[in-house]
Amino acid sequence: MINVIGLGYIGLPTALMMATHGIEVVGTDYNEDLVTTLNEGCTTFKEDGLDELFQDALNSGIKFSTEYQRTDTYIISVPTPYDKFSKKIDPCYVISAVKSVLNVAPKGATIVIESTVSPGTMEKFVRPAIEETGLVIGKDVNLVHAPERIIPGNMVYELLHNNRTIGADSQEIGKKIKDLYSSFCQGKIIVTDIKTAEMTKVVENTFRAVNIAFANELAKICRHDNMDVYEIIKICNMHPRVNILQPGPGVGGHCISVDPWFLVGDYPSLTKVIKEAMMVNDSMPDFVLNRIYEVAKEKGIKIDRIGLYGITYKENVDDIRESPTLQMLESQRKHLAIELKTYDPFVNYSISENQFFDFESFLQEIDLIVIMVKHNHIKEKYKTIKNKIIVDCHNIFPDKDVYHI
Ligand code: SAJ
Repeated sequence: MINVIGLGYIGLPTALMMATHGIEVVGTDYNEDLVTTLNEGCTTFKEDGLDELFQDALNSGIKFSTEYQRTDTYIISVPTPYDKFSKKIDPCYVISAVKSVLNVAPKGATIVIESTVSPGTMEKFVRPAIEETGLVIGKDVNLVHAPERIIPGNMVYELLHNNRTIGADSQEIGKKIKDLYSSFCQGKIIVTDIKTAEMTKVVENTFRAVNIAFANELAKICRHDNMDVYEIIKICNMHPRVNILQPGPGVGGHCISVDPWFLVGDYPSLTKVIKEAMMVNDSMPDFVLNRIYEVAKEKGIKIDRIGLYGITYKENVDDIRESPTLQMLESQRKHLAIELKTYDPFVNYSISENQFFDFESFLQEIDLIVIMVKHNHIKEKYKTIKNKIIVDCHNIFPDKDVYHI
């Protein structure tokens, strides 16, 4: 039996996937409400294919509990927040989950940590937390780091098809966990050491962050001299060795906007490119805010007639963590400005002051709409907004008369 600890964005789909591939799974979370919701037969967030997977897993006998189980393999996927000032990771949830597991684990159990951690976290925090209980790693308990890699919006597909990395202290334990993931993962599974696994995960997200920053910087240069950044990127990308990403109103989510800071926090004098890139990405909500004011002024539109479409951190997900829209509203609050109106079809609870829950009412109250998130919903609604001034932050209406960032 596998006990998956932490039933959030990663733990839940992972537990479900294993359950639907012949493995006995108990999912544990200390959040009673969450466990109750799952036991009542409902999922806790929206994701393509998740509800179907959930039903299949229920039929396969998956169980959910607030209790840690006594078994030989644990998968921990709990959040790893970071300190906004020092930019260092806070491993408290990982440590606490490991300690709870140790209270019930039999001798020889393996603890797999899927949560993203900064390189060295296992060495500096997790191993000492285990050792202080008197247990010997490699004998009484085994430690593995198998960082998750799935992208919100396409998680179910990527769980099945992405390649994976397993970091272990020995080939034997690495192989055991590789076999476990092979039950459902059709990608290649590489076994390496723990520190390398930690580093690869953070480097992957840093690569993407730096490349998004490059696109964002190009957008700023092009705005300054009135050039079409999308046309330029399109042409450059026809070069066989160039593949520029897309500029946007900022970078959100709990991964790309966070993980690279772990490296900056740990290696401040060695991370010049990464730090600048992160600062470029972080500057985008303010850059777009200025752009909105510029367009509103040109068109004579009052601030209270401007609406931000999209609150989530990216398209077609309901996750709002570190979202560019929320970063923008936060910046407005700092300047004591009236908050812009907002609407998001994926957010049906109150998160900002002037938020609408009905698309039609939102449209009635605004003359300028800013496409902050390219949900499919808005792509299909061009007809309903074409009489508005549109600031399209994602170039989803390339042939229409709209403003860009
Ligand atoms: N974004 C841009 N321009 C782009 C691509 C993305 O501005 O060209 C923005 C998005 O709008 C969003 C942010 O970047 O605000 C991040 O979105 P994303 O789709 O690039 O990535 P995440 O954060 O949803 O998921 C990433 C993935 N990592 C990589 O692609 C290297 C995923 O595979 C990881 O599992 C996930 O982080 C994680 O959990 O670490």
